[in-house]
Amino acid sequence: MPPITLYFLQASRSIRSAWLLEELGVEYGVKAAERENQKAPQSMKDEAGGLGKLPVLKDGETFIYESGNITEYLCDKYDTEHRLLPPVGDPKRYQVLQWVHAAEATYMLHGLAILYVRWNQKGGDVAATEAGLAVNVQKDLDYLATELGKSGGKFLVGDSPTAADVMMEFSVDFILTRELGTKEKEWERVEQYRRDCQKTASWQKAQKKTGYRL
Ligand SMILES: N[C@@H](CCC(=O)N[C@@H](CS)C(=O)NCC(=O)O)C(=O)O
Repeated sequence: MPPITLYFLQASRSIRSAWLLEELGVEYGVKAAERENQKAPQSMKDEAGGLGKLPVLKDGETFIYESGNITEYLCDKYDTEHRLLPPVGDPKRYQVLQWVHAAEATYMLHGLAILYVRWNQKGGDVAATEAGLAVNVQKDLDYLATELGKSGGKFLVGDSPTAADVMMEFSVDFILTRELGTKEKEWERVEQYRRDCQKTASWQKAQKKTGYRL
């Protein structure tokens, strides 16, 4: 078993860490689990620790939590040529990190707000709540389309994937696939971006190795 283990929950953000490990060419083992009643199995939560949320990375004896933090950790340790995350002080680093953070703190936040309404709002006008919340998601996708237009390549920062894409691909796929505030709307540039991410050899390898599906 290689020293790195990825605790991988199906239909989850765990694909981010698998994609990154493949991009970096780092060997890793996978402990994958299916969801049980939508949740991660208790045995996996107990073994991986932390908040009981996945992905979790174990490198040697160290556990790393939060997909964004796992991304920064893996880049700091294994991306010695700064292909995926430019070095400290380089302005491009902060362009990449903008998306690493936005993937969770903006895109997932706004998408999940809608999913949680669908799951939890018992009374009142669910459609009206969802329509109100959709404004945020739509602005987010407009901005993403504009920024992709300026990138000069297929990906967020140029023509090859960076840590920005590793984090953003799942957020985009999650929002578009579950139609979280996107019904009857289209963002062709964003759709193309999702296809380009998922067509990379590294994403395909990660998908195959983990059996990932959304
Ligand atoms: N901000 C965390 C979120 C982790 C998270 O919420 N993971 C979800 C799956 S995407 C999870 O483990 N859900 C299973 C559960 O709650 O039992 C990250 O980026 O890693």
